[in-house]
Amino acid sequence: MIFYCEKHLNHKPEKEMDMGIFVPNADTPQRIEKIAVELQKEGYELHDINHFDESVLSLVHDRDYIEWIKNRSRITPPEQEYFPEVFGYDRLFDTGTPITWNSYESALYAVYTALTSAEWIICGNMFSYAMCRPPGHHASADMGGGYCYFNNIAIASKYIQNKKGGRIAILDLDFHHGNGTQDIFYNDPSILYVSLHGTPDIFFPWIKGFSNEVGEGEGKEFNLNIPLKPETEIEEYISNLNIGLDKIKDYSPDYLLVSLGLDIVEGDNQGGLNIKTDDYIKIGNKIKKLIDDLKIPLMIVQEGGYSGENNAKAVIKLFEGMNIEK
Ligand code: SP5
Ligand code: ZN
Repeated sequence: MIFYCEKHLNHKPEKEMDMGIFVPNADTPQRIEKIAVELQKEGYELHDINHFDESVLSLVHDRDYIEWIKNRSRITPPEQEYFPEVFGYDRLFDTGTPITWNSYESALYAVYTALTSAEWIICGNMFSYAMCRPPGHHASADMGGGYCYFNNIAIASKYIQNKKGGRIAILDLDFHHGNGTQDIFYNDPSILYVSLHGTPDIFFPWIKGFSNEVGEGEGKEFNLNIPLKPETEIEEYISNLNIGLDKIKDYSPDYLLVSLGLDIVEGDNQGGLNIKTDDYIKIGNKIKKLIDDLKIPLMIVQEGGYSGENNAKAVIKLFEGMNIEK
């Protein structure tokens, strides 16, 4: 089942600062809208989301941080955008994640979209796709960044465990390392985090995503980073994906959650790999085989991907590769 919420349309950051100058913000509503339109043309149905209590944010985020985002949204006049001025004081780690008057609400409904998807799989269904926007995987307990305010997939993971228990594997396929998700579960052996991403030597978020980050304390060995060279193509990508999937197979989780960033596609304006949209059939095949072998449900959460057109093509090919029914 595919879940979509139109509240993301109200979140329209106009600019971001890149290398000291303002450029158009890449997190456009169009990114998701194009996927929605094309999926429906293909015969897939989109489903509306359920509402939850705002307190679900506390499953992952610090109260101070939640209040700061909420208040910042409330006091920022329409037509204006708030950018962090003092790093370490403000709660945003980059200059790509401005706060507008309804960023809080849109981010909250992205969380509700992920939770509606989570509900669907814990009720005994085998597949859901949460069309979240804004994305989430760069947000940690007390810090936003990389277009992310609240960590949709991390909150969904906690929600699933609170309701049903069990162990979860998160496979992060976004071009960027999911520093937020990694941080949140770094000491937690009940959640395995596996990420393939452009090497942080060169690419955002720079601070995290190296292969020597393997988890800490009880969480040691339950974090696997697989950094990739610029312009990596599908063959090499798949051999690295196999390493990640083997790790997940050995872990034998009760649920597989995928952070689906489509910014690994060649030409993405935030990316740096050379994956073709047709290659998603192969990626889909691999994931499908894993969940069939393990007999576990799959939940996909949308993260990055900055060409609406390629996003739609990639998702359709991925679903084809996974044999998702319409
Ligand atoms: C969810 C997600 O994919 N967030 C990624 C945010 C990445 N922003 C990086 C900004 C700095 C790099 N600028 C390169 C732009 C070249 N056109
Ligand atoms: Zn990304």
